[in-house]
Amino acid sequence: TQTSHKHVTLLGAPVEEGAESLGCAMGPAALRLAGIRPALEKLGHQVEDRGDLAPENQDTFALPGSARNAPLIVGWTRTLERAAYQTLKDGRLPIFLGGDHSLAMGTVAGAARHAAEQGRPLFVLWMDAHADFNTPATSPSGNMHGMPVAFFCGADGFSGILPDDRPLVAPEQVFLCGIRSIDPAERAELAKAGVNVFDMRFIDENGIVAAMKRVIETVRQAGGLLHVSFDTDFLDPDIAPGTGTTVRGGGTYREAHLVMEMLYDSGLVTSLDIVELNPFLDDRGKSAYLLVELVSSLFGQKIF
Ligand code: B3U
Ligand code: MN
Ligand code: MN
Repeated sequence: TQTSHKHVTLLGAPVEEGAESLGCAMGPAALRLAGIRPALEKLGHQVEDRGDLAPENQDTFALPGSARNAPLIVGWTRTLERAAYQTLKDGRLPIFLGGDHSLAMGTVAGAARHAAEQGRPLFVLWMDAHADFNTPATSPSGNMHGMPVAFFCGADGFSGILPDDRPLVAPEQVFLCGIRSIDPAERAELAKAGVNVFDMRFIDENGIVAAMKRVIETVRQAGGLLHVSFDTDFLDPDIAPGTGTTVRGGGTYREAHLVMEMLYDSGLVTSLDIVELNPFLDDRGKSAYLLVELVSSLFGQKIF
């Protein structure tokens, strides 16, 4: 069944200043070297690579509280918001090659603007060891890769980054999956907001299929669009060591492929981030190659 060939746009977002340790800026290059483009072309998709984007200059921007490198991250957010919006408006499926996870402040915001224009709800599937629900007021590290979900759910502390009337994502339309590390203040805010959380306990007890079925059914019934934001540290560190904040007990090889296959079959995914690959910490391209394999499964690679 090859009726669903996509027009895919690759966009490199070599941002690394949202993370504690540097190296994610090499992520886009590593994903290209691991063959992301030919992998998609082999599956019949039409692929354009727009190369690496550059952040808007926002040197004078200030954010109160603890938010390291905020001016630079805000510059990236504005660039990526426009890139995501425009690519989707052109009828294409953007894949953002990260880059640390702060890039999703922009990509999700752009996807939300596009969805609002279409009159359709945007859902976000966040595959991650972390909830990324800190704010400049709660963050223990000040690292902005720990904040994007709070940002696009409309938490306080981010005003002025995008116009105040920007479309936000309702917390009930966000699904966190694979979570196994949350900070105390972050946990309280997350519970208050009402984000859907499939933590590792849920996955252990019910299986990843149960989580994915709920996500897919919810999006389908709402007639929604689905943005998938895939943090390398969702995966178990044994299979994906090339990322800065590994947490043991992560998604297995089989679980990760199954998630991607189910998402492909659903036909619901309209935009994608691949983030937090740090090639400097990787083991001979192991994590980069695995991420490309997973993207293949998400775009129709079949066992049989
Ligand atoms: N929650 C911690 C750690 C963290 C979040 N995201 C990553 N690490 N990659 C923080 O700094 O906000
Ligand atoms: Mn993350
Ligand atoms: Mn993470």
